[in-house]
Amino acid sequence: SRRAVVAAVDLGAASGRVMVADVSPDGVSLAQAHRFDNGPVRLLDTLHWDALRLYTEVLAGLRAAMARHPDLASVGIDSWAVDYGLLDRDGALLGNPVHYRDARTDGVLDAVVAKLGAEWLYGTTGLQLLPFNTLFQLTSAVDTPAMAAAERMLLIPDLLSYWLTGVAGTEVTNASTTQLLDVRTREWSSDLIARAGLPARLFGELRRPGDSAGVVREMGLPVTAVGSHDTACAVVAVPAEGERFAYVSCGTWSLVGVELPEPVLSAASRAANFTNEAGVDGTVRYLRNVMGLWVLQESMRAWGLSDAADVTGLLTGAAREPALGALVDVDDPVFLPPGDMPARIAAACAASGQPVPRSPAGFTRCIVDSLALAHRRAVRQASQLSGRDVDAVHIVGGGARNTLLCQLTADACGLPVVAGPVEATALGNALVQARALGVVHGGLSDLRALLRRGQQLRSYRPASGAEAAWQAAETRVHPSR
Ligand code: LRH
Repeated sequence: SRRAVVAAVDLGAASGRVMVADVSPDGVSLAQAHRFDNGPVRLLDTLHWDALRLYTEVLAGLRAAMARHPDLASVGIDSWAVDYGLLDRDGALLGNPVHYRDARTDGVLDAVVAKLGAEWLYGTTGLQLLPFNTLFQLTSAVDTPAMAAAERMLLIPDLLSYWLTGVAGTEVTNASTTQLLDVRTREWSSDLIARAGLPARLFGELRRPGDSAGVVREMGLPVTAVGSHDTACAVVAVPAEGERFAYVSCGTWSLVGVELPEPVLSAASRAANFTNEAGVDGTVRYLRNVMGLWVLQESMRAWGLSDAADVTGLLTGAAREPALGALVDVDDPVFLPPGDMPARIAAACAASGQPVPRSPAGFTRCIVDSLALAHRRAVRQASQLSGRDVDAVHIVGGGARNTLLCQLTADACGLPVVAGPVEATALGNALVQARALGVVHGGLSDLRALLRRGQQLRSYRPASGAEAAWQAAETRVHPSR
């Protein structure tokens, strides 16, 4: 058939959406069926996700999509990475999934690295060390009653898919973020699982993007495995021509890197904490996690601000503040947990002898400048460590709307920035489904060519003569480099 209407469920840490995409060889059009907020729920000392509410919202979105498009052919589900639910032998959920920003993993990374060795871990998994990788979350929970009863671990999109269909599966792009896959074979590393002391029974057979993943029981709608890791979908929808591009998938996190055919496992790559995550079509997403708009979102929460108008107001104010005043290393783990973000930024500025911002606009400028600087550093390192030349930086996701961040990223990188699409993740999700349905054909470059028809992209030229100031800024924040 020449056309298909598919639903893309995309769950982010701050919000979820059910989108409907009409895909044909002439292009994709996207409409929102349902959108809802997401966030942590603290129960006593532990931060959770409200998994049943997410399920309810997804179902509500699918019902709305079906009502408007009775010809809906398929649905694909993606979400943020690393988090999971444990199921017992009857398939019942053993406790609410824990949020990756929870403190239960404090110190676990160091203990596991001391036991297994950082070189061996990197050589086996190719993954960056982040305290919340599933490996560390599972290790922190290894002696719990839930773990004793657990028969299966399902990552968030697979858990929702299981509840919709009754079929349990594990999709590989998201599985690659657990730090439990072998980077070469893209199968579970039974060696690592054994050495980490985790029960092998938790890790089920893997499915690939495009595989069939059951049928939504309530409405007879087929589920197609996509890149169930949101970043894998977002990278599919980077509207680049050729391969000489870097991307910033910019939302709660900025995922900054390049797309490669093979992993980079060098000592320098490990030292720079770059990751080799599994992309669609066997590609490698060679990138680093940059703390992202989380720093601004969490500051806004402290200021009692939340909506789009508030963001616009802050950014307008920030644009009038002096450039490259106070700068922080946004990737400092001190900024990872929820809590008073402006206080942490102020403390970091004071500790490094810089003026402490005095207004929300001042803090916002500090955050956006610091984020642009982190983008520069990650883009350059990705290019150097992989040997991939980069001619342009693509910013996709919600951050593509942030004109100040886009311009400063262009200036900082000394490269043109192409911003958009904002809904890259949903578009990548939909394209993988449409290809599995036989509506569109080819590899990622074909899907990207199709996507470029009709997307509103915005280009930013780097300001000339900006390099010296950004170079100096980098030396200030990272004196050792
Ligand atoms: C972005 C993302 C990212 C992960 C993080 C936990 O939403 O999936 O790729 O590192 O969430």
